[in-house]
Amino acid sequence: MRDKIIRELIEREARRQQKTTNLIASENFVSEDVLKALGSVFTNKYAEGYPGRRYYGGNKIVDELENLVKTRALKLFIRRPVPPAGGRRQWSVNVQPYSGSPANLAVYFALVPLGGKIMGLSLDMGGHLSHGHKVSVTGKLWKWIHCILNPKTEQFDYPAILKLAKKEKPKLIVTGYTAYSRIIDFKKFRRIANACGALLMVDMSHFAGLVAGGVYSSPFPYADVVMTTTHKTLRGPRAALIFSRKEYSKQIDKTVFPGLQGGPHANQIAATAVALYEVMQPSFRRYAKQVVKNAKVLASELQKLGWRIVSGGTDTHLFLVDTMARGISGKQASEKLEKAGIIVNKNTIPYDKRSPVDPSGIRIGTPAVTSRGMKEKDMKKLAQKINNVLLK
Ligand code: DSN
Repeated sequence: MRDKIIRELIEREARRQQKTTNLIASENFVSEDVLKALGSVFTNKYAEGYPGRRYYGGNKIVDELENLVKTRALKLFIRRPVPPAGGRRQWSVNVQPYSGSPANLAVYFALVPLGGKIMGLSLDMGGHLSHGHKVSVTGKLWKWIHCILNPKTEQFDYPAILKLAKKEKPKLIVTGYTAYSRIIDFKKFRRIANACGALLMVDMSHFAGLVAGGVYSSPFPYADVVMTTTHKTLRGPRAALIFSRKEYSKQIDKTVFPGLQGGPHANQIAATAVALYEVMQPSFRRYAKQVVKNAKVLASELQKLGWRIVSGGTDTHLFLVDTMARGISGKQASEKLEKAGIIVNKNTIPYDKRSPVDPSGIRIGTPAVTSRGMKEKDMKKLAQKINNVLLK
């Protein structure tokens, strides 16, 4: 690379990634092949439109690429017939969203009139900015009803959510999270959606890789729309996919392009294709299983060392530690750990009384360390190290 400054920044970042222990639940390490596709000549191509319907010439190969990714994505996630009519053909997928937030915006825009009601989990309870936070455009354009977590169990309070949904009658219910360590009961959310006449959307960005790896229940039998980013547990490039039942897909496609986006990033789509190929290999199932095993061991070892884990543990790739229970704020904890080469993020815990800039906890996730080959015995050592650093 002739640009020495950027070359050096890339090298420094690579060294930083190699030398630190990455426990950020939403990050991962992609393969060389994913990087190659991302840095391929597909970056040179404009392809506004969809396969067979482009606004630029020279798109035969991009059409092939986009159709291939769609086939792979549908094959990967929709293995069994989906009720009521059954079959993969009942679902469609849009592979053009640049990332998760624009994908969520596209779904809301396609399905809910501006100002209409949407139900979701707020950011401070473990949701996402794009699930209606007041500083996000999603929070400004629609009226959000936020789901309730039981303050004791720190898990979804399904009867209370049902009651609220019946009262508020949202048009769309969004379920999914960035900081919730339990498996969502999609069947219950479907019943809640049916009881108030809402559509059900699942944002599986965090756990898509676990669904693909068979260690998290599939939302497809219950949802109308399922979206995911591709760079977390799926271990792909930064991008997103929107799966929808056929009756909603035309509207969603029109909203992604030309409604919200211009030309799709064909290099990103090529890298997604490579990631999906990798997820389809038997080794990925072993990876997904290990991610969850590692998170469970790390959480329980920390518990043994006296740390309070939100909701008492984890079924997934992540969990929250209530560091404030031992007098250490989330900011202090994440800074101390970073100095010791362990990278986490500070995070609010349910019903947090502190602010997101210095909340009561930290979020810990195992997808990246598992990609690096860590197993249960490493988690035990890591728990000890985290404990020592935090108590120093
Ligand atoms: N901000 C991401 C996370 O860390 O979970 C989600 O987009």
